Amino acid sequence: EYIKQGWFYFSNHLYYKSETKKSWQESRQDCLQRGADLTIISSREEQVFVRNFLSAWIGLTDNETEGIWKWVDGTPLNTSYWHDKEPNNANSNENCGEIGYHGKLNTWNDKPCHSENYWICEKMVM
Ligand code: 2F8
Ligand code: CA
Repeated sequence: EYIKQGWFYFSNHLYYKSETKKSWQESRQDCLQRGADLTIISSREEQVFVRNFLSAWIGLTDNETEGIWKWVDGTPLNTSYWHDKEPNNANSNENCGEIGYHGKLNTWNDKPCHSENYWICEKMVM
């Protein structure tokens, strides 16, 4: 089966890990230009797969309403993998989600959307 260069296959989806760092919004733009979006983590298995690429922006934000976290496709957060004491909205300025921080596996953190991070795009296999 065909896999585009730089993309990793998992369970009917392709994942792309960036090699540079950008803000959350610019990262999302990059994904959209690739016919994808920031990754949405919707199962334990996917969480375990995606954590291979950390740390990186994922498609999670509470930009619309503080404290109400949503995926970029508009779906609310069901199962979450926040690190202990996260999301903490440090300095009232953390509205974007990343997977992995401080070298910790398998956890999410909220951080300032304008800060630069690697990012993970996801798209369905046609
Ligand atoms: O200790 C958790 C805390 O660590 C950092 O702030 C000191 C993170 N900030 C950035 O990554 C910019 C916080 O998001 C995190 O909650
Ligand atoms: Ca935080």
